[in-house]
Amino acid sequence: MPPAITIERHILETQRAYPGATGDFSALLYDIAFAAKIISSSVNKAGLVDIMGLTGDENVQGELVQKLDELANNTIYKALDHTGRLCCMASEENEGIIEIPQRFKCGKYVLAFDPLDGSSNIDANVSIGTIFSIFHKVSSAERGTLEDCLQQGRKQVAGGYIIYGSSTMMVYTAGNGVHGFTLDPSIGEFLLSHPNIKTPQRGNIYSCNEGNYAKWENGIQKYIDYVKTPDKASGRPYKSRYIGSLVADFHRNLLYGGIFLYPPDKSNPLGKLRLLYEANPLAFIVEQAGGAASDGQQDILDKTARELHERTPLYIGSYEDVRDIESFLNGTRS
Ligand code: P6P
Repeated sequence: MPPAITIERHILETQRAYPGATGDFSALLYDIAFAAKIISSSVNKAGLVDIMGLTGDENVQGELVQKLDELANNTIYKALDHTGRLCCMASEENEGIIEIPQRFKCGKYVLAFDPLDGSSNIDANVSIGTIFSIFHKVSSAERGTLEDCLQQGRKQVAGGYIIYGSSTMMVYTAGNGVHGFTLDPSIGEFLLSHPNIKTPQRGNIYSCNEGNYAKWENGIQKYIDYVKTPDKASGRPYKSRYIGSLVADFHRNLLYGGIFLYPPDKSNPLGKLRLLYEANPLAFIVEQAGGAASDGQQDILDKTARELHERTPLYIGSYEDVRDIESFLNGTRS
């Protein structure tokens, strides 16, 4: 039985490949894992403790009870604001950038995150997740600025997510492959369970909210019709799997192969999902795993956000399936 490899050991061993590393980046990843453990503990108690609404009451610890997504947001902020590793943060829960308090040292990294994506599903005990993206500080300003957050996706130094499901897993890439760690709650450690994840070049699962079919452009409708048309030689029809929780749908397709689609429609001309802290980190992961991520016209990682909460169409998963969608959208296939 090989020894269990904790996420801390894995991060430190990866750091050894960079002789000039100061350890800040490794410590930042570990800080995120620490925050994830706290969030996991709260999420897993959601059905037991009334933490679904801001009740204003005090819970057994004498703390003000918060909604889960606010709790997750505050947990990440408090775990990272004082460490001296970040110059600023950006969160799905905050309109503007989150500055590092003046009393704390300003670091050289930027953290953009969705603290708890899919939290509306928690009542039904559906898996939800935290998604994060890390950039280097690039501005010449003394503290972090909006410029430091609005960088091209390919500039990310790390992207990852934590999925709070049947078990809690942290999956991340720092540009050297994709690695998954499963939380062992009995010892409070994330242990390496999925080293060097690779996604199949072609899958047989498609994930989308087909309730929006009538609102989609013709190319997407034709693609959905295509994957549903029986053709044994090309493994069609694909299986329809849609949880309605991005991290859960993405994680399943990453491991099994397949394609997740959130197209634009008449009510969401840029789609629903966010570029900076949803599409970008998942795109980094999927490309490192051998897949692809596109907005239909270009790779997600080639885009540069113009504002923190910019939305983007998202087609992400197995490489050949993503390229198929692009061909239906640009008219080379019908
Ligand atoms: P729809 C959850 O609300 C979320 O932001 C993602 O996690 C998920 O992929 C998407 O929205 C689901 O959206 O419109 O299908 O309910």
